[in-house]
Amino acid sequence: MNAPLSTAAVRAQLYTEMSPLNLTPLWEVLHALVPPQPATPCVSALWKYEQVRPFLMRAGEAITADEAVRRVLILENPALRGQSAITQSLYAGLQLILPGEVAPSHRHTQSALRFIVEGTGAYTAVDGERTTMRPGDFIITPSWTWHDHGNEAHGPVVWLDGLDIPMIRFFDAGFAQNDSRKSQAVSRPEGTSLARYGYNMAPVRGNAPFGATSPIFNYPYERSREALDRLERDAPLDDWDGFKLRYVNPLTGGSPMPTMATFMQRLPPGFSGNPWRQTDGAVYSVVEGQGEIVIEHAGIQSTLAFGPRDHFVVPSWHTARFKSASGCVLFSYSDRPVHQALGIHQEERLS
Ligand code: 1HN
Repeated sequence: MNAPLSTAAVRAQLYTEMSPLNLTPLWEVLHALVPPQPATPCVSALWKYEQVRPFLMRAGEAITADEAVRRVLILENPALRGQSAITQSLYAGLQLILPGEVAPSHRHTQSALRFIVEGTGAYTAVDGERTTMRPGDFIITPSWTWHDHGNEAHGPVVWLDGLDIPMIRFFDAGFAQNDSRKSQAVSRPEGTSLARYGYNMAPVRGNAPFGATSPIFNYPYERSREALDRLERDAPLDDWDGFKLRYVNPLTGGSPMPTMATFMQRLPPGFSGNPWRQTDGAVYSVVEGQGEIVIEHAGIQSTLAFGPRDHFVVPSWHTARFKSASGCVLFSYSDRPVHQALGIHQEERLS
């Protein structure tokens, strides 16, 4: 007579024999599936511009914008290498366009934002209108709109691309097309969108031209900076964020894109903020000044010291706080609108 199998052996045999039918016992994975709090595989990370820039310029020598279609170095989360992702839902990259180059027209269902990091005078064209890029401008490419970029200025222009690529991939909902033309035809003078939608006014008739996406496609730095300046002078300081504003779709009051929220904040000199955590992982681009972000997760603390044009990522539910001795200005984006639409957004402000 065979000895009775141990409980463990009975289970192991059960799992082995069901596996060919693609069956898996939930009870072995349940805790990982519904963790007591977010358990992101992402880690925090910092990209110093002085280290990245030489590689961007080498890329400029190694491949043309035309050949590359988009000459971009992807900022990959160190824990998600090979996935073209900076968080589980978001993509980030630094794009270079040299004088005389054109990044050819195409469109895709992924939404994109551009945040201008270095250089003036390149343009991006969206749906028949061009806008000139200046450092600190926040520019939108709505889902499924034709877009091309060009540089008619004298120096290199670099910007941060933020896209919802991993999110669209998750939903298997991505489509893309190349245009028959390299540069799209311009059908409206530069500044028309801003005049129509950028002055707390809106056209009397007509629908939102880009559906759920903002009809303003360049939010100029000059104006964002002025708002922060005034708040710094006149408004109470927030102990977590300093002076922080979110960009809005003027037709809805919601985020500029359905999948991504964008923010700009000013930390005044001597700022030492309180810690917070939130479910939306966020990507930051440093516009002006220096500072530090102290990030704590699972008992491990790291301090990222940043300066102008550096980029960093704060993953979901990592506790973070800012310090800035000399003051700074930060742009950031996250997938918050999706969390909010699903009713799963959480934020804690700690002291
Ligand atoms: C894209 O279309 C751009 O238009 C930049 O500049 C980055 C990354 C993946 C897919 C499409 C652009 C991109 C992209």
